Amino acid sequence: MNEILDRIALCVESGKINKSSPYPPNLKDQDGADELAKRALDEGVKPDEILENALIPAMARVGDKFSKKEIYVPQMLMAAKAMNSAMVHLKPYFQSGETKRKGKVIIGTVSGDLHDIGKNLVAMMMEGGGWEVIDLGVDVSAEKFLKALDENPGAIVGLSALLTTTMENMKKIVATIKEKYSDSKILVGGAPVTMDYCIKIGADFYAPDPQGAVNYLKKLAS
Ligand code: B1M
Repeated sequence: MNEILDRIALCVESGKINKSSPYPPNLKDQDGADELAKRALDEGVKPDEILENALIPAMARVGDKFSKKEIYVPQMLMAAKAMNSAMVHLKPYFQSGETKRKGKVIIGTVSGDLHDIGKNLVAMMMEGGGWEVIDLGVDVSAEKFLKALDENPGAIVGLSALLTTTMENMKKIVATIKEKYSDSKILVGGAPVTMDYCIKIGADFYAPDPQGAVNYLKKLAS
């Protein structure tokens, strides 16, 4: 069993999505995360084991390498895609409640802002980390975040902003959420955002990258 989990982890870490994907060249014509995850489930490996012993550690290594600038956005996107192709097979088990998630995160790019590549990476890393992610997309207003919180009480909120102009909207969204849900936990991120800004606007945590976001969630859960 360890062998198939190691192979899934290798595929995720190196961005090997499926058999037909040509990247990376050294794994050409071999099964990717897609086929291997399906095969592991068919062979009776539990979805939790695939998540905990293959996908999570692989994505954690990807996140660490990205933080240390050993890999860049294209490799991280390929890894995220490979992880997603495995997650497709695992999702029905999580959705059926057979596998317990660690908690819920509501994530979105703040109003006025259409950048979503970084937010999507963060969301995928969170899913890979065992969290249920409710992705509200881009240009998300304070009202939409509040509605999602009303429907998912206690969920952690993640806000992404890529523009200096929309950072101001992030501030307003944090204030609106905290006014109604003072106990809520709000994580903020995005290229122009800093820890100083996070403190200034009353958010709870700033993560510079997806791994930092997942580490924060891990800390909250423990
Ligand atoms: Co725009 N854009 N863009 N853009 N764009 C930037 C951000 C900019 C820095 C380019 C520049 O001028 N050098 C600049 C912002 C300047 C500023 O405000 N200081 C800019 C501008 C000005 C604009 C427009 C205004 C341009 C115009 O129309 N005149 C316009 C705004 C549209 C809008 O949002 N209303 C615009 C539009 C676009 C595109 C639509 C063309 C496209 C977005 C496509 C998409 O996202 N689907 C785009 C792109 C691609 C960029 C750049 C080139 C790349 C952004 C990106 O995806 N980076 C960007 C310049 C740059 O960054 N080099 C730029 C890769 C991504 C993985 O990184 O998003 O930072 P990032 O996410 C990181 C971290 O920040 C963190 O984790 C991720 C992975 O490490 N992170 C979080 C992100 N969210 C997080 C949340 C967390 C935790 C961590 O917790 C919840």
